[in-house]
Amino acid sequence: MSKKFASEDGSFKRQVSSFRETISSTHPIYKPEKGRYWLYVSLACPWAHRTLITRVLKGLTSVIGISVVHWHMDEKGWRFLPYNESNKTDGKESYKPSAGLKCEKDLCVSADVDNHSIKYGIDGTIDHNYHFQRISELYFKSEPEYAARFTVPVLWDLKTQTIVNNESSEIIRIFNSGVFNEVADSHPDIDLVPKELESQIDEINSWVYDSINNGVYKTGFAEKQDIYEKEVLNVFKHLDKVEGILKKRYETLKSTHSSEEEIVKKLYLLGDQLTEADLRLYPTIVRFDPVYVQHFKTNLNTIRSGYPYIHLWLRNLYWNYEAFQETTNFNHIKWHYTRSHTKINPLSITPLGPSPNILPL
Ligand SMILES: N[C@@H](CCC(=O)N[C@@H](CS)C(=O)NCC(=O)O)C(=O)O
Repeated sequence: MSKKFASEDGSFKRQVSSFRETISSTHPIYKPEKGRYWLYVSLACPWAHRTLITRVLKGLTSVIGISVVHWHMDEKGWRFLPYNESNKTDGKESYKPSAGLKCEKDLCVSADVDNHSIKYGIDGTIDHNYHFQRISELYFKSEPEYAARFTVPVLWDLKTQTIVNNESSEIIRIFNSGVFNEVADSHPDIDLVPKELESQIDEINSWVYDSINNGVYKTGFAEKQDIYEKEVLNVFKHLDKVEGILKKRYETLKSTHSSEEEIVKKLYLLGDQLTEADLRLYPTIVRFDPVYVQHFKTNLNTIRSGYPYIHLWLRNLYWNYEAFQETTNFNHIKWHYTRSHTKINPLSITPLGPSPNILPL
């Protein structure tokens, strides 16, 4: 990773997002409408991953289309697959997460995949709306003077041709708010931020963000030994805290339920329902063993061998919810980190393990 991600003291600083509008029936510009908004994502990016999960959970897959960038990020940022007549699609096609792999028993190897591979639906998609080559072109179309980083996710308005919002924590609140209920595929009764839990969700989110979601990045991009050590210890201190919360939840459930299966299906951070707190933790935990342990050197332990309750919670979400499993693409996750951050991994060799990427429930 180039120097630009680190500040003078060798620590990693994440930039503040620039587009912060919302969508609502009372908003002067951005009103809820089917087919009006589009989500630009990377399947590797944990922040974009939150928005993909929420889009599925809230029944918005036919309301808000998506385009997926190539998993490899180069010095100019994220790019789409090049458009041509043969890959012209409407963005509604299914995306095959395991394509591009040759698997024997549990072990899968990347088949003919390199940084320049352009297999449609495997490496990414075209930009369905403008056939742009880069995410940066969207930023300039929306704001010709834009001078910050070209990040995903981007929530785009096809009507005004502008970015509505590029901050994932706000995009998921927009999706959850119910503004699209009238036009949603189904009417999911799931509310990820119920009023009575909102302050607890915000409290968990704030330390999970700082010490876990962003904590792994601060560890991996640290450019000095003492900063790395401080950050990695902080990540594990907070994983211990999550483990404690889930252990307590598990024990409470055990006193009222006899079946292990029922307990696992109710194992969440807050009460016995899925909330935004779970959803925001998941993208980091699902990437932890496959990538962060070796690539970001968060290797004091693994989730699978050191955190039995987090491990159970993770596998419940992955194996019992389509929204989590279908949006988790281990290929993009592994290929992106190991082949884009050439300062961390100069030879761009992607480790094969762990195998499997996630264990059965
Ligand atoms: N605050 C943003 C952060 C998004 C973010 O940092 N995305 C990364 C990928 S995981 C990105 O696009 N980075 C491109 C770059 O920094 O050039 C959010 O949560 O939406």
